Amino acid sequence: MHKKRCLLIVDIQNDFCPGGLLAVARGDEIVPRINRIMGRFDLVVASRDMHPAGSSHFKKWPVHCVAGTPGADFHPGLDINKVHCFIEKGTTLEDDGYSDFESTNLDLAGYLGSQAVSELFVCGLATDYCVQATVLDALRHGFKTIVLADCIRAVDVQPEDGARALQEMQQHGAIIITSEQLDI
Ligand code: VGL
Repeated sequence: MHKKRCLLIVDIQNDFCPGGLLAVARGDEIVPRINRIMGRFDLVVASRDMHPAGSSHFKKWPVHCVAGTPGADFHPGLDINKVHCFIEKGTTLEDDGYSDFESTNLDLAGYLGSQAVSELFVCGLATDYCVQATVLDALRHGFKTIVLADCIRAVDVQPEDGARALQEMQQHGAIIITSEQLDI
Protein backbone atom coordinates (compact mmCIF):
# COMPACT_ATOMS: atom_id res chain seq x y z
CA MET A 1 0.00 0.00 0.00
CA HIS A 2 1.17 3.52 -0.74
CA LYS A 3 2.68 5.15 2.31
CA LYS A 4 1.01 8.44 3.02
CA ARG A 5 3.61 11.01 3.94
CA CYS A 6 2.95 14.27 5.73
CA LEU A 7 5.36 17.20 6.06
CA LEU A 8 4.82 19.12 9.29
CA ILE A 9 6.37 22.61 9.16
CA VAL A 10 6.79 24.09 12.62
CA ASP A 11 6.68 27.87 13.20
CA ILE A 12 8.52 29.38 10.23
CA GLN A 13 7.50 32.84 11.42
CA ASN A 14 9.10 36.27 11.19
CA ASP A 15 9.74 36.53 14.92
CA PHE A 16 11.80 33.31 14.88
CA CYS A 17 13.89 34.44 11.91
CA PRO A 18 16.79 36.96 11.87
CA GLY A 19 15.39 40.42 12.60
CA GLY A 20 12.51 38.96 14.63
CA LEU A 21 11.77 39.36 18.34
CA LEU A 22 12.98 35.86 19.26
CA ALA A 23 15.32 35.26 16.36
CA VAL A 24 16.85 31.83 15.85
CA ALA A 25 20.32 32.15 14.29
CA ARG A 26 20.14 31.25 10.59
CA GLY A 27 16.47 30.35 11.01
CA ASP A 28 15.69 31.68 7.54
CA GLU A 29 18.25 29.38 5.87
CA ILE A 30 15.87 26.46 6.03
CA VAL A 31 13.07 28.20 4.10
CA PRO A 32 14.32 27.43 0.54
CA ARG A 33 15.10 23.85 1.55
CA ILE A 34 11.60 23.36 2.84
CA ASN A 35 10.10 24.94 -0.29
CA ARG A 36 12.15 22.54 -2.42
CA ILE A 37 10.77 19.40 -0.75
CA MET A 38 7.15 20.41 -0.07
CA GLY A 39 5.83 18.99 -3.34
CA ARG A 40 6.99 15.48 -2.46
CA PHE A 41 4.46 14.98 0.32
CA ASP A 42 0.85 13.87 0.17
CA LEU A 43 -0.07 16.33 2.87
CA VAL A 44 1.60 19.51 4.16
CA VAL A 45 0.66 21.01 7.54
CA ALA A 46 2.13 24.29 8.83
CA SER A 47 1.87 25.58 12.38
CA ARG A 48 2.22 29.01 13.88
CA ASP A 49 2.87 30.15 17.42
CA MET A 50 0.05 32.61 18.06
CA HIS A 51 0.06 34.22 21.50
CA PRO A 52 -2.29 36.81 22.96
CA ALA A 53 -0.60 39.97 24.31
CA GLY A 54 -0.12 39.37 28.05
CA SER A 55 0.40 35.62 27.73
CA SER A 56 2.10 34.07 30.77
CA HIS A 57 4.50 32.49 28.23
CA PHE A 58 6.20 35.91 28.11
CA LYS A 59 7.41 35.47 31.69
CA LYS A 60 9.81 32.87 30.23
CA TRP A 61 10.51 34.41 26.85
CA PRO A 62 10.77 37.78 25.14
CA VAL A 63 7.42 38.81 23.69
CA HIS A 64 7.04 37.14 20.27
CA CYS A 65 4.45 35.93 17.77
CA VAL A 66 1.63 38.05 19.14
CA ALA A 67 -1.57 37.46 17.18
CA GLY A 68 -2.19 40.20 14.64
CA THR A 69 1.43 41.41 14.50
CA PRO A 70 3.79 40.96 11.51
CA GLY A 71 6.07 38.85 13.72
CA ALA A 72 3.41 36.16 13.85
CA ASP A 73 3.19 35.94 10.05
CA PHE A 74 4.89 33.16 8.14
CA HIS A 75 8.31 34.09 6.78
CA PRO A 76 7.47 35.74 3.44
CA GLY A 77 9.71 33.30 1.55
CA LEU A 78 7.77 30.23 2.68
CA ASP A 79 5.65 28.80 -0.12
CA ILE A 80 2.39 28.58 1.79
CA ASN A 81 0.40 27.86 -1.39
CA LYS A 82 1.47 24.24 -1.01
CA VAL A 83 0.18 23.98 2.58
CA HIS A 84 -3.04 21.97 2.98
CA CYS A 85 -3.73 22.67 6.62
CA PHE A 86 -2.79 25.48 9.00
CA ILE A 87 -2.66 25.15 12.75
CA GLU A 88 -2.24 27.61 15.60
CA LYS A 89 -1.01 27.01 19.11
CA GLY A 90 -0.27 28.96 22.27
CA THR A 91 -3.46 30.95 21.75
CA THR A 92 -4.64 31.14 25.36
CA LEU A 93 -3.21 33.32 28.14
CA GLU A 94 -1.76 30.33 30.03
CA ASP A 95 -0.60 28.20 27.12
CA ASP A 96 3.08 27.79 26.16
CA GLY A 97 1.99 25.96 23.04
CA TYR A 98 5.30 24.30 22.27
CA SER A 99 3.85 21.20 20.62
CA ASP A 100 1.80 21.17 17.41
CA PHE A 101 -0.25 18.44 19.07
CA GLU A 102 -1.48 21.17 21.46
CA SER A 103 -2.97 23.04 18.52
CA THR A 104 -6.05 24.97 19.53
CA ASN A 105 -7.81 24.97 16.14
CA LEU A 106 -7.31 21.34 15.15
CA ASP A 107 -6.88 17.96 16.84
CA LEU A 108 -3.68 17.18 14.93
CA ALA A 109 -3.41 13.53 15.99
CA GLY A 110 -7.03 12.93 15.00
CA TYR A 111 -6.57 14.77 11.71
CA LEU A 112 -3.43 12.81 10.74
CA GLY A 113 -5.20 9.59 11.67
CA SER A 114 -8.27 10.50 9.58
CA GLN A 115 -5.95 11.23 6.62
CA ALA A 116 -4.30 7.81 7.10
CA VAL A 117 -0.85 9.40 7.43
CA SER A 118 1.74 6.68 7.99
CA GLU A 119 4.92 8.78 8.07
CA LEU A 120 5.34 12.21 9.62
CA PHE A 121 8.32 14.33 8.52
CA VAL A 122 9.07 17.28 10.80
CA CYS A 123 11.01 20.48 10.03
CA GLY A 124 11.04 24.10 11.24
CA LEU A 125 11.83 26.19 14.32
CA ALA A 126 13.09 25.71 16.83
CA THR A 127 14.87 22.37 17.27
CA ASP A 128 15.18 22.60 21.06
CA TYR A 129 11.60 23.79 21.81
CA CYS A 130 8.70 23.49 19.42
CA VAL A 131 10.25 20.93 17.07
CA GLN A 132 11.34 18.72 19.97
CA ALA A 133 8.00 18.95 21.79
CA THR A 134 6.14 18.19 18.55
CA VAL A 135 8.33 15.21 17.68
CA LEU A 136 8.09 13.69 21.17
CA ASP A 137 4.29 14.05 21.08
CA ALA A 138 4.14 12.53 17.59
CA LEU A 139 6.08 9.50 18.85
CA ARG A 140 3.79 9.26 21.90
CA HIS A 141 0.83 9.17 19.52
CA GLY A 142 2.50 6.28 17.69
CA PHE A 143 3.44 8.01 14.44
CA LYS A 144 6.53 6.96 12.54
CA THR A 145 8.37 10.27 12.87
CA ILE A 146 11.27 11.47 10.77
CA VAL A 147 13.21 14.66 11.58
CA LEU A 148 14.80 16.54 8.66
CA ALA A 149 18.02 17.58 10.37
CA ASP A 150 19.07 20.15 7.75
CA CYS A 151 15.62 21.79 7.85
CA ILE A 152 15.62 22.74 11.56
CA ARG A 153 17.52 25.34 13.59
CA ALA A 154 18.00 25.68 17.36
CA VAL A 155 17.63 28.56 19.82
CA ASP A 156 20.65 27.20 21.78
CA VAL A 157 20.04 29.12 25.03
CA GLN A 158 22.89 26.89 26.20
CA PRO A 159 25.45 25.78 23.61
CA GLU A 160 24.56 22.39 22.12
CA ASP A 161 20.91 22.49 23.25
CA GLY A 162 19.92 21.72 19.66
CA ALA A 163 22.29 18.76 19.41
CA ARG A 164 21.02 17.41 22.74
CA ALA A 165 17.41 17.83 21.62
CA LEU A 166 18.09 15.89 18.43
CA GLN A 167 19.72 13.12 20.45
CA GLU A 168 16.72 12.92 22.77
CA MET A 169 14.31 12.73 19.84
CA GLN A 170 16.37 9.89 18.39
CA GLN A 171 16.45 8.07 21.73
CA HIS A 172 12.64 8.21 21.80
CA GLY A 173 12.44 6.62 18.36
CA ALA A 174 12.64 9.46 15.86
CA ILE A 175 14.52 8.79 12.63
CA ILE A 176 16.98 11.54 11.72
CA ILE A 177 17.73 12.14 8.03
CA THR A 178 18.55 15.11 5.79
CA SER A 179 16.35 16.46 3.02
CA GLU A 180 18.87 15.10 0.46
CA GLN A 181 18.10 11.60 1.64
CA LEU A 182 14.47 12.09 0.62
CA ASP A 183 15.62 11.66 -2.97
CA ILE A 184 16.60 8.06 -2.39
C1 VGL B 1 9.64 28.50 20.49
C2 VGL B 1 10.72 29.44 22.26
C3 VGL B 1 9.56 30.04 22.67
C4 VGL B 1 9.71 27.64 19.27
C5 VGL B 1 8.47 29.07 20.90
O1 VGL B 1 8.93 27.85 18.31
O2 VGL B 1 10.53 26.72 19.25
N1 VGL B 1 10.75 28.68 21.18
N2 VGL B 1 8.45 29.84 21.99
